[in-house]
Amino acid sequence: MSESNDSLLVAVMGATGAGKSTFINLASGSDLKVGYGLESCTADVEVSSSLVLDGRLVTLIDTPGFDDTQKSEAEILRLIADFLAATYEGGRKLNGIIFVHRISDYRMGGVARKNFRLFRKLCGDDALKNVAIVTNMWGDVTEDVGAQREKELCESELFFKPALEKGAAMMRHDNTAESAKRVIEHFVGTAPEVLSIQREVVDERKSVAETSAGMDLQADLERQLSKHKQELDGLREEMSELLSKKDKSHQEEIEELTTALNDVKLQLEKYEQQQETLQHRSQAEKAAADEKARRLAAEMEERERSLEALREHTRQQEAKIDNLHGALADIEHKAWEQEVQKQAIDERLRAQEAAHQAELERMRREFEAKVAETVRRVNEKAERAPPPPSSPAAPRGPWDVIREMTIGPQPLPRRGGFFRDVAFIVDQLFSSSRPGRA
Ligand SMILES: Nc1nc2c(ncn2[C@@H]2O[C@H](COP(=O)(O)OP(=O)(O)OP(=O)(O)O)[C@@H](O)[C@H]2O)c(=O)[nH]1
Ligand SMILES: [Mg+2]
Repeated sequence: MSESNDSLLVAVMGATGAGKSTFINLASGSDLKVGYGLESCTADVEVSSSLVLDGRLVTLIDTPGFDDTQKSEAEILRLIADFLAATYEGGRKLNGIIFVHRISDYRMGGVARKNFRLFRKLCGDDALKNVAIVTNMWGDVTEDVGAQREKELCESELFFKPALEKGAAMMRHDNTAESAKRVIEHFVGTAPEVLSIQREVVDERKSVAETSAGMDLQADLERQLSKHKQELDGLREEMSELLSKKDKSHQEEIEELTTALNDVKLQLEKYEQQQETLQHRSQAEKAAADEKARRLAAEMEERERSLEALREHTRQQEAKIDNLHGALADIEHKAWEQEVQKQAIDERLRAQEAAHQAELERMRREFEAKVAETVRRVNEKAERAPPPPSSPAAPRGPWDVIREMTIGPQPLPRRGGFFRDVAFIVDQLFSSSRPGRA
């Protein structure tokens, strides 16, 4: 397994039915099995689907409660220890450890306290700064009652106060995905920490029974054993007394005692089995447990890898989309520039056109005025001039030929359309400029 610096690993622990799997499902969108009956639900360590929070990959680890209804505390401790050791051996440390506690619990009795004591032994004091005690099921109590219980849990030496004083945090969870994520965000930025049980099992090569959590559990088992042995001795004594009397009237009592004796024997056997679970493990059992823990750790890595690959793919797609957006923006900008240029050219052309029109109009008026003036002068001149003496026709020059070819030989009217006037004037001008024609 490779060190993955970018991803966070957070374990979720607590009593059975505390709401561990529900919390993980809310945070990660996983589909871990949630229990609705009285029996414990999560029987093994499980890993969630990875989620991304504040740009970091997060994987949550679900665990069974120590007070599991099917498995003994020793078995649960073993399961959790095996998994934590396998992940640590693979180079992974936990960034956070969540301990879920129901605020709706009326009491924090012996079992709950033992659960938390084992949890603390498993973590060790150094990892407490990475621990969050998360209270849930706030909807099942009034705000006042919940707040009062919370205060007591925080302030009592018997409950969470010692852990809080050593760096653990206390947080509320309101059974929503947002609140679950907020709890996990608490660990983004915290340095991962080695748990006590990881250091003991992996670095110090201790058996689970030799770890502080294991020893705590063993001491507890010893206490239970000696209590039950005393009970057993008392029952045996009572029974032999009754049997010695050989009194038929005590038959019922004897039967009751026999049943109680058997119960206590059964309990004793169970505790002995637990001790056996903690202390001894065949090579085959150890190999199988190690293999299982490694498989789970590998599964976790695989999930993280596939999510990372998905994130990379998404990043690439986003980069492509960004590029396309950029290219589109460039094209739009160019089109806009061209449109602005076109409008400016159109504007300039319109202005030039208007100026030309005005100039043409001015020239036309000026020309018309000149034409009118010339016509007037020519008319005057014609009226004043005596009829020309009959004289031999002037010899025809090349101009007369051109004029006749363009205007024709017929005499021009004095006034007519614009071009005829022009032609007339031109004709007059040429005829008057030629010698002998003035
Ligand atoms: N009201 C309420 N119910 C919750 C909350 N969290 C969990 N539950 C319920 O509590 C029950 C147990 O929840 P789980 O998530 O299975 O608890 P667990 O800690 O995983 O239990 P084990 O797997 O047996 O150790 C289920 O019925 C959940 O619906 C909560 O915040 N509020
Ligand atoms: Mg569960």
